[in-house]
Amino acid sequence: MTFSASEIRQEFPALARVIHGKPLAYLDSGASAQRHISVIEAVNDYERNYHANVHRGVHTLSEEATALYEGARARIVKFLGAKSSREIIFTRGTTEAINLVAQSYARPLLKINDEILITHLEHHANIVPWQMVCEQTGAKLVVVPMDSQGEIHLEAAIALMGSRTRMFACAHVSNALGTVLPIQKLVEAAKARGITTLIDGAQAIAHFPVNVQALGCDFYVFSGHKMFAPTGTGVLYGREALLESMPPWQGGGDMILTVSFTKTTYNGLPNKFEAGTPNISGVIGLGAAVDFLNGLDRAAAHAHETALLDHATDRLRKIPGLEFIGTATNKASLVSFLVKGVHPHDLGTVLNDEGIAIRAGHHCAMPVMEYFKVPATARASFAFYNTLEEIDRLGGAIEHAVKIFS
Ligand code: C6P
Repeated sequence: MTFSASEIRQEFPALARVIHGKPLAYLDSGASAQRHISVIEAVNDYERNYHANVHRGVHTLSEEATALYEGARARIVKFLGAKSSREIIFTRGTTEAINLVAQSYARPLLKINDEILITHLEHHANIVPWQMVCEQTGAKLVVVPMDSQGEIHLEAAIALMGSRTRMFACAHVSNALGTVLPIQKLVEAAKARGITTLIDGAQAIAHFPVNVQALGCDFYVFSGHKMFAPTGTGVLYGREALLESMPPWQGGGDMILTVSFTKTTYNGLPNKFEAGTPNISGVIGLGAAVDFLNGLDRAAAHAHETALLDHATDRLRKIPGLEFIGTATNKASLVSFLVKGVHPHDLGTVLNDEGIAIRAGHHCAMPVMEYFKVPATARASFAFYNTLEEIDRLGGAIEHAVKIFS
């Protein structure tokens, strides 16, 4: 297998767009990655030829749709190194997966003054569901501090893992800072203390292989749209024994075996957690994204992303008045920064005029912004389809913006 960014990007139709007369430089894959052609075609093929409801019909189309949908689940099992399809629940995304665990796993378990441990750099999706369950149960949210580089230290986390800690939930990679957390060690420390672990893999899954058994975590969650698959898809991996012990989250079709007005019995895993008609076409697209990633030399793709990150760091560092927010030693695929005299939103607008797409804002990580005492940052996030030339264009366009606003 060989890897070439300039070749692979031909397989992402949206990357051929011209914006304001300039070739699109899409540097916002952290928000949502572009769709690979095989994903678009798999969804198209399903919609044209196989659409029917799943798990319900005896007719050919329903059987075919079910086979495609369950085929995608089988792909995810292998992709994550899970033990069986009973451990893979399809959700609308990372957010829904965390809410499911908060409500179905944590809520029945938590007692007054129990603790849920998260870190300071979490996305709101890994803060608010825990706050909600704390309000419902009288449990407390405890936060592992972050240092000025945007790093989370194992010792700081261990210091807060006490006899009342029931759950440790943290990001694999920070979306606002790019920090890669020492997940393996954090999970080991939590496990050694009998604490259940959830890893938010939203910003990791597209960038490096994840093996949930090697990690040893109890739950691992991510969104399809950040790994080149459709929006409205996501995965909750959960250890079978835990998922088995959890009550259903939502009630409705497909999650039951029998219903009467006096008693309902629930379906087994994974259907117990997939009430209602699912996002069939999206999940089939997610399966196609897995095939695409499996066909890629992922080590080479990751090496290219590291080269992009290094080049961006070197190039942007040369811009007077530019300050990086998030300077962890181990970072993945994004740079977050401020430019003196230019508000991040204005910068985003000027860059858009140059055909360059970045994200400006708080990145749904307001506690991170509060820590660095900034309302927002500009963020350029990369995928393996980006090129060094695009980074050079970013550097030039920021310098242009500085001139406009000075
Ligand atoms: N971050 C970003 O631009 P959903 O919206 O459910 O697909 O993913 C939520 C989520 C959870 N955790 C992390 C670490 C994330 O990065 C995200 C989504 C996007 O950074 C949109 S705010």
